[in-house]
Amino acid sequence: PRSGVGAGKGTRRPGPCHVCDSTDPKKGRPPAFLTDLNNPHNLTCWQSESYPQAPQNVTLTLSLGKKFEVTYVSLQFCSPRPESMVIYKSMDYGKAWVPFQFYSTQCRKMFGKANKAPITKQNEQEAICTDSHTDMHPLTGGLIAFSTLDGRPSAHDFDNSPVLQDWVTATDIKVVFSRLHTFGDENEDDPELARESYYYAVSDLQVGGRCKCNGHASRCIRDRDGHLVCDCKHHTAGPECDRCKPFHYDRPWQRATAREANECVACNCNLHARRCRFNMELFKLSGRKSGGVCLNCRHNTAGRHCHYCKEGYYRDMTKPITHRKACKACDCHPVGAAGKTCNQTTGQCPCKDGVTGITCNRCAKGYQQSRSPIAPCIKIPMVTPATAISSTEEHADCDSYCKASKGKLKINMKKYCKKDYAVQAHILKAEKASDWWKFIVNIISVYKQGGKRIRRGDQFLWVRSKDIACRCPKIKTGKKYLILGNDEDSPDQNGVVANKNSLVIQWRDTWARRLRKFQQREKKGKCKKA
Ligand SMILES: [Ca+2]
Repeated sequence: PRSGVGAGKGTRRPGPCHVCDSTDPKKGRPPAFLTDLNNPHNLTCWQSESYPQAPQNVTLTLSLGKKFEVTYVSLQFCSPRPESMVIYKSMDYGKAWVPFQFYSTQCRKMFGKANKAPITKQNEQEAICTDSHTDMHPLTGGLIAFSTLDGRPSAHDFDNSPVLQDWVTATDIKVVFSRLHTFGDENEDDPELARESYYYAVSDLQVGGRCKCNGHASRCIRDRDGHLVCDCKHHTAGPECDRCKPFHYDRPWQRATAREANECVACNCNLHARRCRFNMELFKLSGRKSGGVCLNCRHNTAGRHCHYCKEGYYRDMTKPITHRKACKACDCHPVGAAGKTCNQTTGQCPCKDGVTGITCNRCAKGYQQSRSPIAPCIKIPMVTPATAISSTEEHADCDSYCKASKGKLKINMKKYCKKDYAVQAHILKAEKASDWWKFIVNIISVYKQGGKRIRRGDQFLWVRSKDIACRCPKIKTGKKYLILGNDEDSPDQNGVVANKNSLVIQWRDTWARRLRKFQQREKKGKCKKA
């Protein structure tokens, strides 16, 4: 731009003018001259165009690159100081600007503000206007210095004044020169020459302050992208240490003060979670001590602090709660247990009647295994072995009902073929079940089976009470029998049924061979002929 050279030296009309030339270091007046280190013997000045008139203000902007707490802004002039000017600040990198300070010989006229209005506790965050530092003299070397906290009541208690903490915070500083001082000759006979000599020229712009780190850093550093950031301590994070770093959400973030570091505190998750969140309600309930809630507790733990075992698991007290295997699976028996959730501390599963063991995997004393998944263990009846069961139950017309034992004590191929099954069974226990007798028998051998599968081992033999009463068949506990019978549904759909037509004969060892023979003959198709 066209402009005068240097600053006037106390004279009204400075020396000869020439044109600035940014390509020639000797003739340039670049912005860098504002922030270089001034040498008193060789002052460098930035200079505006000549006679800038409103609304064309002259603006100087300094971007700080991050939030700073600004303590002062000062300008040293090569020209006379402006008649009116404003210092602005931005807290959002230049999107919005708010005034920091107004300067004018006519505060009311220029900015609608009273001159040197007092600052009270109620308006500490307001910019004031002053006519100090606005005198035309000195014509060069004049100074404007703005101290951000000067005259503000809470300045002595800055740590506890969020208003002032906010007031001094800035990412950018902007200085706007609004009106020139003139001698009034710019409208006289030779206005062109007069106007040439009026401009703003500044030798130095200083902004004093500290990196805003909310008390959680002692220095600012460049991050990987070259941005200025706080070197955060106290488990804080963010460019201004303005939040807690991940997993440190046990209490709310707070600015550090001279007395208190107010560091962020890690959530207590007993090493079972990597993430947590803050809950204000819990924080208040804890007496403002702890508000962290762990998220996604691992290793089968649960709870706010992953401090107990989740459903289906129990605490292994031999290991500390922080151990990866602090919680063990209940492993409740699918049949013996009434549920899958065990006692948190003992691991005891809820057992069905007659079932015992931590996982409900065996029958209690006085109970024995059954085949029913609903009642896997049944009470052992109080029947003494080898006692005739039918003795007390006489049936009036047994003779017409069945012919007890007669002709049923022998076996042959024909009888074998007529029956669906043939087994050797040891009668263990007997129990009355309404219209039935339920015997617990041990099936020793299976020689023949029909449509219903018969397994060896303990199971039920069902016989109608009426049949037992007439002694057809006659069964005693503790004895072994050869039983030949037909397939029939039992009351519980399990086990074997015998009735008055079945052959139930006390076992003799010689029969084993005979029955094997019958078995072989049957395989050859002998039964079909019969
Ligand atoms: Ca300079």
